[in-house]
Amino acid sequence: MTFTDELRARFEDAGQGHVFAHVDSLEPEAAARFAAELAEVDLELVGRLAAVLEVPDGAAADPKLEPCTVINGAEPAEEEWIAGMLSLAAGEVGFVLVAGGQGSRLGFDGPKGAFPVGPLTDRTLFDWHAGRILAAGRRHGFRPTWAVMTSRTNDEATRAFFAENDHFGMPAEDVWFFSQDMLPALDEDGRILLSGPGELFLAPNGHGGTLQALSKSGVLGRFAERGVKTLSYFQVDNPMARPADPLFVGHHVMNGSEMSSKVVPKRDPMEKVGVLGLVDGVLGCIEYSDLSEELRETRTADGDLVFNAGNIAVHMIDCGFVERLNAGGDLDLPWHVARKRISTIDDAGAPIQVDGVKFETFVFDALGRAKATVTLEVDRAEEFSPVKNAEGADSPATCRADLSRLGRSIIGRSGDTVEVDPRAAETADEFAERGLSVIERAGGLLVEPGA
Ligand code: UD2
Repeated sequence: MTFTDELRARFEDAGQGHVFAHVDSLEPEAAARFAAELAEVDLELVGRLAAVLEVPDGAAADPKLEPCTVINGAEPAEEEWIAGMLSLAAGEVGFVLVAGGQGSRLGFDGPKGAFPVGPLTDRTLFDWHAGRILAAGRRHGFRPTWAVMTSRTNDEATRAFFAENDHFGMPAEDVWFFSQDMLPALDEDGRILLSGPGELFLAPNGHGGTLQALSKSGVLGRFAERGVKTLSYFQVDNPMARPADPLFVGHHVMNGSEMSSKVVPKRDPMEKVGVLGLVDGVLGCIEYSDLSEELRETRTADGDLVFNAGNIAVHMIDCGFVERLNAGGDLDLPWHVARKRISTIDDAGAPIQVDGVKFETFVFDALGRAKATVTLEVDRAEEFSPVKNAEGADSPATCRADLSRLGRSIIGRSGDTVEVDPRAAETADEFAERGLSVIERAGGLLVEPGA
């Protein structure tokens, strides 16, 4: 029997028996698939998520918000540079890209990393990241390992895209894929929502899920076997992220930090990035919407915003710290709720839309658990231009323009559209040192490795 008495009893005892309402209409194959899906649901966790909904919004007391200490990355720090280069050269840094999100704001059908953002070529987000990692291996003389986090919604397509593109020049055995968990969305009464008669409505559990998935998937252990001690964490949407920055690695290592973050000064008070700051004395990320207009606009005597440490979601995270976070078998990061219209079915099985809730944990909530942290300010023009929206700010158009501007500063020319393959050079100094040439291509200037 597909839906065993034991399975039914578990859901009924948890007040979720309605998930079986339509199973009589299912073909045997669909029924087996649904039973397997249900068997995987952690009902104890679902109970805890439902309890989160019972706490009214705004019930918590207003936390005290203060800016955090930020190290200026433009200050000379030779010792840190050397420490970072030595750590990279020793192969102690492993790379973790988070690409499990759904990219719905961009309206792109496919893994977000397959989105083309080369100012001249169709170079995709994944290619930019791979290029930077490969170049780091060449520059510092080590064999990089890259773990890409997917979710069930895009895992297969992501692996296929990497295979089609020959892993962007990386040896296939050095690129690992692992998936984050999915969680059922609930209605406002805490009932599990179905997306069809034999299907749960599932959503990825947030980028905090990376910390759990690294451990559960065995990837953390495989990194340890390769001698990796610290993970360089970055997001798929920002092709300017520098995953192997010796300065950042050096500050992290020399400060004995367990989790470090890069920030950029906010473009303006209204920019929709979270800011790193102290929440009741504990380091965390204050989301744009949680900062009152008054705090958002407050400036120092120098005219800088007081809450200015814009989180670009680039972190160094110690493997030992990830292990410790997972030690109890439960990550225990706070749950954030996202209220959305969700396509589900009514009691008769007809499609309807209802107000529902998705649950996520956020990686930056782990900052407060770290014994030591570093927050390093870097130059936005060199390191941050995410693709988030189809149009306007943080869109493909702004990202291409920023990549081209960076390319022009690397090759020291003005005016043209420029694309510098990250495998070739990341800075003007490296471009000059390597004696690379510039070729005219497709109405612009291109720099390729070995050219
Ligand atoms: C995030 C931060 C924001 C700022 C900004 C910088 C949050 C809530 N906000 O905004 O403070 O730092 O980034 O760019 O994080 N992802 C997964 N699995 C998931 C959810 C997301 O892998 O379950 C990945 C996703 O593929 C992407 C990244 O996490 O690479 C960011 O996710 P997002 O687009 O939801 O975050 P965003 O842009 O709201």
